[in-house]
Amino acid sequence: MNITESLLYALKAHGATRVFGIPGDFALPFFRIIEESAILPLHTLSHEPGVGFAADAAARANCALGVAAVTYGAGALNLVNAVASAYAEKSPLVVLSGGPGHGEARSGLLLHHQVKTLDSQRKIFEEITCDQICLDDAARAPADIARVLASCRRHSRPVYIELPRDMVAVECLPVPTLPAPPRDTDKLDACVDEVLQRLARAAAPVLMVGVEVRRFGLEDKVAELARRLGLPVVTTFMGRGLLAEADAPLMGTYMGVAGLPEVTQLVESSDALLMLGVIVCDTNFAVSHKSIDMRKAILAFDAQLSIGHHTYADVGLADLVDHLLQRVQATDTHYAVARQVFPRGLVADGASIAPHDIATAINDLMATHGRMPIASDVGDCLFTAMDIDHTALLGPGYYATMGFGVPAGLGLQAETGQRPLILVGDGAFQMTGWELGNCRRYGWDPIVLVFNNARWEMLHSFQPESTFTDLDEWDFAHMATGMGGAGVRVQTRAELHAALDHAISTRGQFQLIDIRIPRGVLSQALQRFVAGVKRLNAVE
Ligand code: TPW
Ligand code: MG
Repeated sequence: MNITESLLYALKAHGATRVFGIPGDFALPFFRIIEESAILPLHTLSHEPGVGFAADAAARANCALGVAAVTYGAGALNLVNAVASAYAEKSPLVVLSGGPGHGEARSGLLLHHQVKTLDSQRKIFEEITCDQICLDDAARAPADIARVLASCRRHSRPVYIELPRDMVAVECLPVPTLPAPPRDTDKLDACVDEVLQRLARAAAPVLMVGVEVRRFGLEDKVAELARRLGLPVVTTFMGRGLLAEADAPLMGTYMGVAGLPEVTQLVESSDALLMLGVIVCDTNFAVSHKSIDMRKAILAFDAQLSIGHHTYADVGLADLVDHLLQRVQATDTHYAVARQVFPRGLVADGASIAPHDIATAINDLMATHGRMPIASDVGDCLFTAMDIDHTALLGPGYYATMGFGVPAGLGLQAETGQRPLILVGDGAFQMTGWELGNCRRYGWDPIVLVFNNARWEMLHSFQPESTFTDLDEWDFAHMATGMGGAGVRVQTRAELHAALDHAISTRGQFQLIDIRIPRGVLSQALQRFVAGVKRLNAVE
């Protein structure tokens, strides 16, 4: 077995199912081994940001490692933003980069793709990954790979693996399986005691779930815990889509002033807010008049449990949830959840289309044809998704990078085999929409809804006096044909209804619906968000 094969088997053992990539000369040798060994299938895309987002989405969908393979320099550095996004949003993405061989590194010449020093790339990735390794020693490689992949899973953050091009075919032992780190059951008992005491004393406890719950594959367990504790459950904005399939007392999504008032009220008046796997960030929390009193909150995140003023270190979320489940019996006190009512029954008339109509149409569609997983970009489409009935959702709700939606939808379909809905703004489509051109080769057929308002509308709503946020009207429907899909432009609610009906019943080709939305027409959630942020800024 050679180093590359050993690495691929280890990735597979950690749940990776495929590799997304773009080769270059530093990467050709290891791409050859990926293809010829057939240990994991390889999907090449068009631009490295797409590779990163697709691999990240595969990781998110599968709760296991995603793999992005690129060449040294121009390839790897094109991946930086996608990896940063995965780092911030806790996705276990493995970056495999080709690198210069030993002899080349000492030639004294500058190599093409070299930036400052041969190490510049690794240093850049140090900042956006939780562990790094250059596989320049075949004897050490198995232990190094084992460590790096274990870090990736444990922290649920990206890692960086560099493969010098003269090392890829060197003989190497298989990667050992590392034993699970021991559990400190005394500490877990102490944590659980304290959490349960706090909840028992509280008048209005609430459970808030965040992305780590999904990253560590804990949705069913957390839903069971919520049922046993009889707690109302909310997700964060970033965690939207969590527990969609579970039978949990799910109230909705907490978004401060941008959210539904009853959810905001529930969370902000709670005297014991139990936050499991929640990224405590401004988009989730700062858009509020009354910030959450962290002294009354219990936060489990990043292998730490903070209760009021003190913190337990090295408490993994999975261990904590398991221990809680061992200790909590089913309760009789069930929380009567006022479930969010989602808009239904699109009026298919000649009126122009608002984002709210798109949510309504999607709810109608899913009620008839079953739920579909969604990949969304940032922009008003992500806010519109808050009006769509609970379903699996991948979106950049925290780091908020544009360009995620389309490639994430491809990663989602590759990984789950389910046909996804992709929600994307015209501005974001201009960035990475072209990856749709790869659907035909791989048999992917997402339904792509372009929220086309000929503007960076979200930016415009914060600074309406500027004109640079206006975009041209691009004819995305025509472009779809050229990329191997089918496209249609819709301007009225009747046309939207008909186009969705056609799209859902047509398989085998991606179906793009270019939805013309008049400039300035926002979803209700984005309206609340913009108004809330402006009010808060005015007070400061
Ligand atoms: C990679 C900044 C946040 S929202 C937005 C920009 C430019 C406008 C999005 O326009 P789009 O959607 O897609 O047409 P909509 O509904 O607002 O009209 N570059 C990156 N990421 C971000 N977040 C920005 C810039 C931004
Ligand atoms: Mg737009």
